[in-house]
Amino acid sequence: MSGVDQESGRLLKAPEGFLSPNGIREVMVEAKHGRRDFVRGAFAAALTGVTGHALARDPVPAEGDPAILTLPEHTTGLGQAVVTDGYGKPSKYETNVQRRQSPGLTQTAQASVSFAPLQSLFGIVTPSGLHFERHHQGWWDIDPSRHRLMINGSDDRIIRTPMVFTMDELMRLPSVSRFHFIECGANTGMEWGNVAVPTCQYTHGMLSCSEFTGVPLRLIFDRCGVDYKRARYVLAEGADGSSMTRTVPMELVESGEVLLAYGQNGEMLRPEQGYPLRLVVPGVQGVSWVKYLRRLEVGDMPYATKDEAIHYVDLMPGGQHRQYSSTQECKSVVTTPSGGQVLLDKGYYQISGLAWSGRGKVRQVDVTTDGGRNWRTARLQDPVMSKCLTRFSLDWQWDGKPAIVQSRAIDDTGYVQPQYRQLREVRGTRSIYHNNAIQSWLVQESGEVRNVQLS
Ligand SMILES: Nc1nc2c(c(=O)[nH]1)N[C@H]1C(S)=C(S)[C@@H](COP(=O)(O)O)O[C@H]1N2
Ligand SMILES: [Mo]
Repeated sequence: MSGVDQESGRLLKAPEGFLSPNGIREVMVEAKHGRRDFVRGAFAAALTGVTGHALARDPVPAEGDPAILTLPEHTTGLGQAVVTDGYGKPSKYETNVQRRQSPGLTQTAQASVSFAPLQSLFGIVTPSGLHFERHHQGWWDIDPSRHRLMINGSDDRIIRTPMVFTMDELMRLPSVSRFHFIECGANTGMEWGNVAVPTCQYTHGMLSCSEFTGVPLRLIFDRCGVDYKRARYVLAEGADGSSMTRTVPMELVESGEVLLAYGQNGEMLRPEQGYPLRLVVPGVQGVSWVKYLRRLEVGDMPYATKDEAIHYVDLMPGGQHRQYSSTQECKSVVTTPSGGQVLLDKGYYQISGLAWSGRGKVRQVDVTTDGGRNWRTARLQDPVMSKCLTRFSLDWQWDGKPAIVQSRAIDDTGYVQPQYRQLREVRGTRSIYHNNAIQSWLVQESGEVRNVQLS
């Protein structure tokens, strides 16, 4: 349960502080329409709610902490019996690590979003139960034995043998497992005009990364006798009622990257993620990763569906719309320290964050703690994979003075993640989608971290 009234966004009780990666005290913050007051409110609550000590300090010598001399019950007593409910859950001490909805962001809970708690995660894989969700018409738990996938086209010159597959038939075919990020095109979309939301969960949490398992779509298209010279586009359709359809260029299928995925992080997809079958389109915005996939049509031109003509278009400064801008450009975000967290003391911190590019691998990430005057190159943690999240880190001694922390990613095409000023010069301030600007977090003297934008 979150400590926030979902309707009003009001804090119902003092949020409990808890330890996040790198020993920074985490504060549960929720925002209604992204007001800064919540950061302040939560900060005050965090100070009163602090129970531990030495949580964010440099380690103390062993004799410094008498707690080590007391033998707790778990050292002397008998532990719990083997779990019988068959599917493990996180520790009860981790209940603050939740995906969250932004109160007031959407009118219904069906056509809605939940954000992944990036500030609480390690490494690059998003636990399946914390994967962000974007549904246009609610989620379903579809019976896989009744699910079908149809592959068709307008005539037999474009596709020789249209086919219908059962899940059993698909799952018998040769499969691959690959790590990829999925990012909603609207991720960070609230920040175009100004600072809108307090935490990186809300600024960047429509982003997740999994190991997906499935059949390369090219293999199925080969079996159906698709004529790749004519069939240059694919229309993907889901089995939910949202009529959400997107055109996928055939080059992506021919490259072997597009998957008909049924597996996620070693098990079947979660219902929220499209069980039993979804399209995985590496590097492309989330909307093309059609869930509950029931039909693929091949054709010789883009389909210009409503989700291509009116939605997922970029309003440019001149008033015109940019269409089919589907690739997620290179982007990064520092997840610790990030908005809503509190640094309890000066001293050593590991700055850590995520970088990704829809065009390939992340080549380099630079980090600044002085708002961009000086940049240092961060460590990239292996493995660095194409169209996948990359974890970066950097050592930092915080001197207790205000600091502005930013990260700037460069991908292997040489593309450099832009500053807000540079992005707005080209794209204006009234867009929704495809905001990949450099994020700034202000560490205040009090230790409170907040979302800021530099002009
Ligand atoms: N069938 C179906 N597929 C869908 C959607 C949907 O509402 N219905 N939403 C799309 C959008 S906009 C995004 S960002 C991703 C979100 O995937 P996730 O819920 O697994 O995070 O799914 C896409 N595929
Ligand atoms: Mo999306």
